[in-house]
Amino acid sequence: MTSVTTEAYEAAFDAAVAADERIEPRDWMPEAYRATLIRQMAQHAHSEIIGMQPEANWITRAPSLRRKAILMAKVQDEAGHGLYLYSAAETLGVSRDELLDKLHTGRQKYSSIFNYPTLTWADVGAIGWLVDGAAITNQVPLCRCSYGPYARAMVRVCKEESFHQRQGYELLLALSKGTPAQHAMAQDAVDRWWWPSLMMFGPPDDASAHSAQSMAWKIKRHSNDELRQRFVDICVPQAESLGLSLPDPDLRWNEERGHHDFGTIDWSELTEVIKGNGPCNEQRLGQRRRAHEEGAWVREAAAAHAAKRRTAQHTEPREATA
Ligand code: BYC
Repeated sequence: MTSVTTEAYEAAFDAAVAADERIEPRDWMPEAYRATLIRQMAQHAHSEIIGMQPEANWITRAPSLRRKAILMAKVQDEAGHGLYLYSAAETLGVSRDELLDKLHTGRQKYSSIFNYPTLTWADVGAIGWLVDGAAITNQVPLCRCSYGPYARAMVRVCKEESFHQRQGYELLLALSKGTPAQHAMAQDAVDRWWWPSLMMFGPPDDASAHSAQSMAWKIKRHSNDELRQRFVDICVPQAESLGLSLPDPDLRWNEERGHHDFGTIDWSELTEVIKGNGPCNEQRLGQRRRAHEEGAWVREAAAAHAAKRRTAQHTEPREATA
């Protein structure tokens, strides 16, 4: 391709982004745009499937059949989200195998939040309320992402996430209004999950390497700090309705800003968890690698079945015999 043609393609891409049009898989796109999307979408897909682990930990110990059925459905939804996202990432020219290999060898990341343990049943509620709540806050704007397949995948993911958030809230409400021991269990879970949930939005804006470029490309529509603030403002009244407190003595309404002020986040904790030194990093990745190895026969069987069907399609159907 001559540079004149490249310039014309670039101009068309920039104009499409400026006009809020969607970039589709067959459209020309800058290589850095493609690489950024692959990085973010892969990380997102990996988070969905690793995120199944802390909650699946409680399926066998759910306190009632109703709670067990709800939790199983939620964990299955997350597997589904992983599949939509891997499929969407494949439209950028990478294979799912390649992405999974990068996850398993530590070359791609997944959300820091899933490296914390689920110690009690109330953690299932706290994950639903806070972790899914943070995920929705982050992902609703991604429904308007400039890359078509990612934006469309997000529409369905967000619908399901909002159901997940409601189930977490309802679970915590039941515990909060229950016995003093149940109330204490709910409070303890919120105390442990609050700060890691705020870290889900990524480093502060002045330390966010990718935000400016991703926002210029309209992959991200808001900065990490804007979304974090939005999440805090949403959670404060919800915590009040739940009858639970948020573990931050500096949390208070700021009339002038029209937002809640909140305490300083321990960024060294996020850095350590991202580097692999969180409480459960090794366990999560180990379990993921094991599940992949143990599932090898399923992938082989599916591939053999697909190959057989392909051959059958190229063979004339046999005449029916009496
Ligand atoms: N954890 O320049 P920045 C869910 C990395 S789960 C780990 O701000 P960016 C759910 C970042 O990747 C929610 N790593 O980056 C599932 C970058 O590293 P690299 C998952 C983090 O991309 C089951 C570096 O730090 N959601 O939905 O502009 C049950 C610098 O950061 C984290 C998504 O993935 C972190 N918390 O912004 C329940 C949403 N934060 O790649 C719920 C899509 C930052 O340069 N992703 N890093 O090595 C995003 O929106 C963005 O990627 C982020 C980060 C806001 C996370």
